[in-house]
Amino acid sequence: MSEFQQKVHRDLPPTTVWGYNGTWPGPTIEARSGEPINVNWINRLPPRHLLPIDHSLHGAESSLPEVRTIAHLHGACALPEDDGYPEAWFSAHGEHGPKFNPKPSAYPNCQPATTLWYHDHCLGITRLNVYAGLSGFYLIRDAAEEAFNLPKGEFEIPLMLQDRLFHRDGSLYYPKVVNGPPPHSVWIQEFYGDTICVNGKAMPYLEVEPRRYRFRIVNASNARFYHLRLFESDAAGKILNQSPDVPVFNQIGTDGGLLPAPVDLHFLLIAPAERFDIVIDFSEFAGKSFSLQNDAPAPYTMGGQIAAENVMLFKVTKPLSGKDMSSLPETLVPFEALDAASAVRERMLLVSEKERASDGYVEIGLLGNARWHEPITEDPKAGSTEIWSFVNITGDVHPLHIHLVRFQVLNRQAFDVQAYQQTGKVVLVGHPMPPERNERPAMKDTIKSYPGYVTRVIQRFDLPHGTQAVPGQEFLYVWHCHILEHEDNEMMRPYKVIA
Ligand SMILES: [Cu+2]
Repeated sequence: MSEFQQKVHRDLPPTTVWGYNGTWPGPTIEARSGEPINVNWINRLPPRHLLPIDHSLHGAESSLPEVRTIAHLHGACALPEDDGYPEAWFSAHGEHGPKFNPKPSAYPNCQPATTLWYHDHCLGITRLNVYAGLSGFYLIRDAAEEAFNLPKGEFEIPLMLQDRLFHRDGSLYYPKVVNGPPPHSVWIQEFYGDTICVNGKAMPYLEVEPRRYRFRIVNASNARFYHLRLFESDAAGKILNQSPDVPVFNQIGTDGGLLPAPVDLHFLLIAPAERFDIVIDFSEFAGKSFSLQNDAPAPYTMGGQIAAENVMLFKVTKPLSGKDMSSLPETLVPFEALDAASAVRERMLLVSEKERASDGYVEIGLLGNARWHEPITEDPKAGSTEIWSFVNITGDVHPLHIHLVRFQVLNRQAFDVQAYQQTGKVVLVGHPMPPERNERPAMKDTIKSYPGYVTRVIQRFDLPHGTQAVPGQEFLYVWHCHILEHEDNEMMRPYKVIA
């Protein structure tokens, strides 16, 4: 991890960013399922942070070194000491947090082919470290995936979406609250930028051949949701018409790996940290251009902040370099549904915010109505199956992520929020709604928890393959909201798996 300058746009002076191995995003790591690898994360960042720290947030006290990092491999099944626990941070000069592990991180890769991503996870400053540039792709491959004739090589392209604000001199801008009230006079509730960067380039274009491409998309933005559609445009990206005659998105995979069958979509709705593995067939569109446009309100779904529209441009202008031998299979990998009846318990987990009484300003977010430092309340047995039901009484959608596991969405069901606020009881309304077509059957690690709904996920808390554990041994992980401003301000909780 180091600080360097990167050219983000033709018309912008170079931007000082942070990255891994001198690039933002960091290098794409490719691993094979069943073959462990170690990654040695080395901090060579300067002593001063690029962005404004709020020392009143938990874990960001002014007594600590300003620049601290800890990499987390999002979606990986790894032991706690290799998982990038938020208190396992370390500085460039040998200072470190209480959970620090001096050894390289061991990633067992004991999971099927999928799109993972790594990013910083340091307590209290994750939003700033990721915003500065600390994120990258990590792909796991396996024989099942390779048996399909999917587009590969130069026709398989990871796309990391991140919104940013830039000063005229090219430097990154991350706002702080002006004359903010105590206790948080710097922290902002959510960050929204007016410029979408894809793989560290502002509103880029990609020249493609008239053939199939596979795109591995991650929303690595701090808070922004994307609702993406393709529109036919001119070569400069100006939208020509709203014609439905545009390439469709064939979604083949999600957070946890390939779907049982491709799902054809005309839009993609991507919450922070979710991954969409898609195939787009440009073969019928030679000579045309398509603008990838976002129209998701920010915050999602209530709006009120900048809605950045231009994501990137596809220009089908490259000549065909050879016959497209790839195909889109009708079926992919089998889906093993977890039966709700196999769950040993259902946990009702409150997703809430604390507002200041005087003006309703949101001061913190909470999960399970508890702060980060309060005793652990979620303690599943290793190998057991549980249903976690997220009861969202806030006005926003929160993308919730559980470390270690891949879960399945069961359903969403409305509840009476007013009744909850008066009595503390969850009064369900109507029938459960089935998940979206691309949410089930699928393996997920991040799920949209909608306001006024109970969102139910089911998962088995398996430790990494071959873990030697004595009965009663505890394995410490976290679950949290992936809006990074929320995560940094109490919307994260430790949990433990008990052998
Ligand atoms: Cu949140």
